[in-house]
Amino acid sequence: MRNIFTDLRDAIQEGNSEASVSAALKLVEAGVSPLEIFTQCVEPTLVDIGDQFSRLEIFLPEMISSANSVKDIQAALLPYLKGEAQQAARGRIVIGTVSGDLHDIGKNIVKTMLEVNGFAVLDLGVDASPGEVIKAAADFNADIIALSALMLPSLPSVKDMIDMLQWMEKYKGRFKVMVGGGPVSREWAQKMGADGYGDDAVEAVQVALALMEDRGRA
Ligand code: B12
Repeated sequence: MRNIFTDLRDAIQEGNSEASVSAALKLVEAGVSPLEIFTQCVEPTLVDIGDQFSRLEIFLPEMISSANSVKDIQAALLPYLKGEAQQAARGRIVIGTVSGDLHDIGKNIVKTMLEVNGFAVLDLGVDASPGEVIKAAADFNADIIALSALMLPSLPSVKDMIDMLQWMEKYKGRFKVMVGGGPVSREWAQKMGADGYGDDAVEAVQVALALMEDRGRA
């Protein structure tokens, strides 16, 4: 990780919200883009924190403090991202983290990037059940359903929703489904019948644009 990110990384690691926000804002003032701050510092730091948690070097309270610092950074940087947003809606997307899963930091980054790139996004938050997602997608007249899953036990919920869309005649083929999150792989997503997979928020936008083109051709 580059030296310019050391203060921010240390502040997140310590779970110090005030220092995290201040370090992030200093980087923005120095001309570093919010996206770069996330991809080059915040995300790798969270991966480190997750690894430390797995090795029992830190425990849940520390992971929660770090996550809270990241949420405060997201809130502080949001206006800088939104400033770049485009006007015309390129498509309509319902996004949520799947049943039983409360992780939303990555989902929120994906949501913001989609909005910044011109999509109208309805955010269902966390712990969204397949039925809730499908109903919301129909009510919102969505083109795309975007699901985030961060834990292995969350994966069956992704599959359940894709299966439900197949079984329910009136929804069959109505929405494109894209998925992402730590335990989700491109191969798994394809095998489950998802239309798209994104490794990160930048790829999420590329995939959403490609899915909209597909819909246009269909
Ligand atoms: C922060 C965190 C928490 C926070 C969550 C705060 C929040 N509001 O999100 C707290 C402390 C609450 C938490 C709780 C728990 N956590 Co936790 N957590 C993490 C941690 C450290 C970081 C996750 C994160 O935010 N990453 C940063 C973001 C930016 O990355 P991301 O989510 O992957 O998103 C990117 C891409 O995946 C992609 N993406 C994401 N979603 C989508 C969607 C679409 C459509 C697309 C295209 C792309 C896409 O784009 C994003 C941006 O680039 C991870 C470690 C890790 N390696 O992931 C563990 C981790 C996910 N947690 C884990 C566990 C076990 C738990 C707990 C069960 C712990 C416990 N004993 O209670 C609970 C579960 C609570 C629940 N029911 O959900 C495990 C999961 C293990 C597994 N594989 O099943 C991990 C991997 C830690 C570990 N190594 O053990 N956690």
